[in-house]
Amino acid sequence: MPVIEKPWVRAAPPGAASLAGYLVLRNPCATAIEVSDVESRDFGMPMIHRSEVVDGVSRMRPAGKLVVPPGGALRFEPGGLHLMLMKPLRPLAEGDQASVRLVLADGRRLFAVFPVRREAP
Ligand SMILES: [Cu+2]
Repeated sequence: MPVIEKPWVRAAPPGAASLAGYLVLRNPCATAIEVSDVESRDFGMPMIHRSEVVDGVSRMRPAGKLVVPPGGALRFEPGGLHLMLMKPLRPLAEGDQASVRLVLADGRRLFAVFPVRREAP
């Protein structure tokens, strides 16, 4: 079964419209997996984004197709792939925990508790 490791959400000022989430998705299985979506009871509109620098300006766009090969890992980290957790449904401050799950293309869901932190664990 694929596993979510080192999940965390970056703390943001109260009232922020979105929070960013990071993790490592590890696939120990013999077949590739594809991440198709993200769900959360703590956010009204969670999405998966990728940051990239174009002409010196950092932009974000939907991540597109995300495949993790057998034995591989996919890193969601600052400056790259990230969970864009929009419309928080409750206040989330440092020390709180958010519930997030990744949806795989085969219908499986991977759940993890994401602690809210100021810095990467
Ligand atoms: Cu984003």
